[in-house]
Amino acid sequence: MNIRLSLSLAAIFALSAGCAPHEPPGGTVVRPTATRPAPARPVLRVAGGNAGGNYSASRVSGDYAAYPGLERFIDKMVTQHGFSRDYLYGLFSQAQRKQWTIDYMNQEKPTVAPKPGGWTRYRAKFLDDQHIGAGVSFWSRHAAALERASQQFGVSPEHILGIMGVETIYGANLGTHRIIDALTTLAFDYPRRAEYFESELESFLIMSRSQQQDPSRPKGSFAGAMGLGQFMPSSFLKYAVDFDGDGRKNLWNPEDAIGSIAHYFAEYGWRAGEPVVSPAIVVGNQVEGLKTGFDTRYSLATLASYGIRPKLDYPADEVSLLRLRATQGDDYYVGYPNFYVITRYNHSTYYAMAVHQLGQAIKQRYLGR
Ligand SMILES: [Ca+2]
Repeated sequence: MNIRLSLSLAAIFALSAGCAPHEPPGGTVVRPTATRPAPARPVLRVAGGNAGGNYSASRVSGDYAAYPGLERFIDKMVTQHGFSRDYLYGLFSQAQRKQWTIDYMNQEKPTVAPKPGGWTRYRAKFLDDQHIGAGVSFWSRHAAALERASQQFGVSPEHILGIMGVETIYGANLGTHRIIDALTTLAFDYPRRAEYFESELESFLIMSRSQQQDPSRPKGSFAGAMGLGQFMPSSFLKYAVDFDGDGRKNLWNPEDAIGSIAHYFAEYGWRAGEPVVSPAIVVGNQVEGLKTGFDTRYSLATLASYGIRPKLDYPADEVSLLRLRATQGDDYYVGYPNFYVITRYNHSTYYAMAVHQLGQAIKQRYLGR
C-alpha cells in the first residue's frame, strides 16, 4: 500500500509539475474558415450533453454542499462544455469528501536527496518474482497486441510491460478509490494543488461523457489515476487509444492500455530500436563533482574528460549521467534519450530505471521459456 501511495504521488506530481506534456501532433486542428478560429484546446470542445448515469438535483447536497469552488466549477462545465446544471448538482451531491486523502497529502514531506542504499530498496519492490512472473504471463496472453503496438508506435514490448508492472502489476493493483471522490476532494479540499486537480476533474467529466460512462463508477488511485497504466484523465484525453477496435477507449482493457502506453511514449519522442541506458565505466573520482539526474545533459566527450564512458558503444549527441545509490555503493549509468522518455511518465530516475530493468527481466524470462 505504501509503495503504491508514494508512487502514485510521485507520478501525479511529476506529470503536473511545470513540465506540461506537449500537444500531440494529432491535436492540431485545421481551421475550417478564415473567420472561425480553431479552438486552442480542441479535444475539450466536444458537443454538449451529460456523461452516463441518471443524476438530477436542484442544488448540491451532501459533503460538497455550499462549496463556492465547486459552484464555480459547475458554472464552467455548464457554460464551456454544455453539461446540464441539474445533472452536475445530482452527481456532486453523492461525491464523498475523503479526509484520509487530505490528511495524507498534508503529511507530504519535502523532497530530499536520495539516501545511500535507496536504489537497492526501491528496486527490490519491483524486481521480484511476483512482478516478473506476472509480466511473463501477461506477455504470453497479449503477445499479438504487444507486437502490434511495437510495430505501430516503435516502442518495445518490454518497456510497455515495465510500466504496467510498476504501476499496477498488470491490473492486480488498480486502486479502490472512486475517481469522482478522489478528484473532487483534491480539487476543493486541497488548496495547494487545487488548480491541477480541478483541471483533471474537468478532463474526467469530459472523458466520462466521451465514453458514455457514469462518472461515479470508475475506481483508481487516491489521486485519480486509472487503469492498467494509471492514466490521469488529461492523459486519457491526449493519449488513450482504442487498440482492440471495439469503439471505446478503455484504460482497464489490456489491449487499449498497451496501445495507450505505447502512444504516450511515441508522442514523447521514443526512438525505435535505440538503447535506454548503459552502465558507466568510471575512472578516478572526478565523477563526484558532476551533477547527476535524468534531466542532466552531457556530451560523451565531456563525460570522457571526467573519466566516464558508457559501457555500451552507441553514438549519442547528448546523454544524462545517472547515479543510483546502491547498498554496496553508488552505481553510475549513462541515460539515452529513451530513458528521458520513460521519465515523462513519472519524473524520477529510480522509477524509470525500475521500469527498464523490470522490462529486461521479463524479456529474459519470456524469451527463455
Ligand atoms: Ca477498446
